[in-house]
Amino acid sequence: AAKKEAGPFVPKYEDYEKVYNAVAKALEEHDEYEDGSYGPVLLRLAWHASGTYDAETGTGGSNGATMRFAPEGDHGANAGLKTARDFLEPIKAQFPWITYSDLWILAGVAAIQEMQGPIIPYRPGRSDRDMSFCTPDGRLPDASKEQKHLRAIFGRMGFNDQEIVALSGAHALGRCHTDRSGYDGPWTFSPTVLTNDYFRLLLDEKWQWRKWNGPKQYEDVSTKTLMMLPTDMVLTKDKGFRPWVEKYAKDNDAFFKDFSAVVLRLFELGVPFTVAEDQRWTFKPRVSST
Ligand code: DDH
Repeated sequence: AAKKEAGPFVPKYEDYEKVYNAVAKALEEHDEYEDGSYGPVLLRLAWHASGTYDAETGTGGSNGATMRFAPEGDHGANAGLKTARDFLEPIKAQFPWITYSDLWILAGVAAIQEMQGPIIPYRPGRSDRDMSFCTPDGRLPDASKEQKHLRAIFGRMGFNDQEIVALSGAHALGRCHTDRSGYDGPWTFSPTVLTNDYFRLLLDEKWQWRKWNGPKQYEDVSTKTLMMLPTDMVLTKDKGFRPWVEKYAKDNDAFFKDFSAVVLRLFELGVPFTVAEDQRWTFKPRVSST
């Protein structure tokens, strides 16, 4: 009788779920990181991998994981993201069948969910590409700029005003590091839990220019411990952006719903999926939200 041949390994939902759980577990275990959680920097990695997308030429985006290579990894905007890539190396070693590009995005999904954010549906299908696919510098936003720049950068990816504002709510998480971007400090009092506090603080606090030797940034007048970038403050000043800031400040559920939808799109930009849109998976968070 013919012996049944073992075909090539085709990973299934359960296999990706194992990777999700490994990222979630590593996030929980590595609380020695000075920021308390690797979650924010993992999300930033997934965003910077995706946010290079150019709709017109179809170049950039999370397919390829080209930030592994020097030209793109060394772009100023990507300073500090080696921390996130290195964090994921042991997981890549444990599950060698997953591509870096699928892993980085799955880690972004895990980061959001494990920081008590909304569920982000996911599908695999990204392949790793060589350094000839590195994107040119300058595709990610520059924090010193104004609305025209924001609309040019995010418009190039295909996002409108509402989506720009919803995406910016990610700044509830993490902080700026002087040795990475030059900016300094967190946006909110709970930088490892996703909430709509970024929008609430933008509207409720009084902000002034910080007097220091670093790049121009705002500080909150009352505690001087929080920060806003010039591009954050623009969201409250521009007529197209402000109504969305007001909406999300009032309504966390609306923020979560819109954030999930727009992050899903961001993470899928430029990826030639074979899995259909209605076949996306969701993974159960390990942490329970309170
Ligand atoms: Fe951001 N971001 N971001 N950001 N971002 C920084 C940190 C983090 C801008 C600039 C900076 C998004 C949009 C913008 C996160 C997520 C997202 C830092 C500080 C700068 C500067 C880096 C450092 O010093 O370590 C600008 C400008 C924009 C814009 O113009 C809209 C978006 C869309 C996201 C997203 O995830 C969807 C996260 C998380 C961090 C915190 C990282 C950390 O290590 O902590």
